[in-house]
Amino acid sequence: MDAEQEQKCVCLYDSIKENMIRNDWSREEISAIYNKPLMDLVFEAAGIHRQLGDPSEIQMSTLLSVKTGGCPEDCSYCSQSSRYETSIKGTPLLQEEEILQAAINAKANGSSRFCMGAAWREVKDNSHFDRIISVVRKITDMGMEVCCTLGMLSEEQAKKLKEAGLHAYNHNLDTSPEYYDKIISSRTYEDRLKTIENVRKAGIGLCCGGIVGLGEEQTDRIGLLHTLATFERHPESVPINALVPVEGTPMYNNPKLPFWEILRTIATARIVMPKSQIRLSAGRSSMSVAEQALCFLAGANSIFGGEKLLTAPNCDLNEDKEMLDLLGLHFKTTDAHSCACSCAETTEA
Ligand code: SAM
Ligand code: DTB
Ligand code: SF4
Repeated sequence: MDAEQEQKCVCLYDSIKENMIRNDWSREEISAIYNKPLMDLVFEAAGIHRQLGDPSEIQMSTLLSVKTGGCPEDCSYCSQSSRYETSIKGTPLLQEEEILQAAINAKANGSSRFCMGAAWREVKDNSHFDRIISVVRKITDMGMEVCCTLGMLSEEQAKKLKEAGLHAYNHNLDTSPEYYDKIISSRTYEDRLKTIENVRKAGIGLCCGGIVGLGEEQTDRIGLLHTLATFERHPESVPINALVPVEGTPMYNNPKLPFWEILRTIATARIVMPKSQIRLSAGRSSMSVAEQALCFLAGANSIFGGEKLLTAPNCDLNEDKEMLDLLGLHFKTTDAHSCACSCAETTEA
């Protein structure tokens, strides 16, 4: 950003940045927040949420698995890894028309964002990537925000996606740096950080979070939040996934994480990353309305809508609409945000 642009910037992010957005958190500080008495923690998170955003708005994204299964990685939670025998049937990359139709349906159902996931280790420079580029351009032209999660990405590939109009790239760190190699051995935390850097360099919004319920310790959840909250610029959105246990994967028999740990993770994320969108992601369908309400109170302000995540079932859209009505919440229609600084490209990924 040049000096002139900086002066013109009127966005909330930059004006509050000095006071409220910190990226020098210590693990001890985050741990102290996480371990507060639960009602104090939720109250503090709710206060920050109310100060910085419209707490009645919930952003909805729709997911589409554009290439399912057969992934060479060994992520021990994933239904799509070729290392495990799961019930997921692999499919090749969908045709352009199928993807565009799914985006049209998602928009008609109230989604402001369309997120395409591919079970790839990394993006390769071939006709499949060309197809992704083409649909990113067309769906962006439909007025939707487009997000992709395609695995590892080079700087050049990130630039191409940016040129096609990509709004955000999802690349999760999943857990703490220490616990990571207990979950995945086929790539490293450093590999993930490198892609995140490439996404940032290209000026694409960053969607980066993790999974709870992987058998990690509380300190690992704190470690994940610490990594995210000490990025030079916080991810614009932070998906918090609760493990969806998939038969055939090593994590299938993990004990279910108590809901209160998920709530603590969300509330702590809201406090340490006040302006990021906190997305209550996988695992929502096994939560009650009361539990989801507590998550929204504690600062979650985004969900995945629609009957399917990538391969796992999600929530019924009509039931979600009823829930929002009941709670006095509503879906956010657009994320249009126009100021001259770089946040115009990256706010609310
Ligand atoms: N292959 C790409 C990658 O790994 O980056 C993109 C797709 S991958 C399925 C997207 C994210 O979904 C993963 O990083 C993980 O955080 C989340 N995820 C996958 N399986 C899950 C499960 N069973 N439960 C909860 N989250 C899951
Ligand atoms: C994210 O953090 N969660 C979404 C999205 N990013 C791509 C994926 C959740 C996957 C849940 C398991 C499944 O559907 O296979
Ligand atoms: Fe592949 Fe992504 Fe699943 Fe890992 S999480 S096995 S990289 S699809």
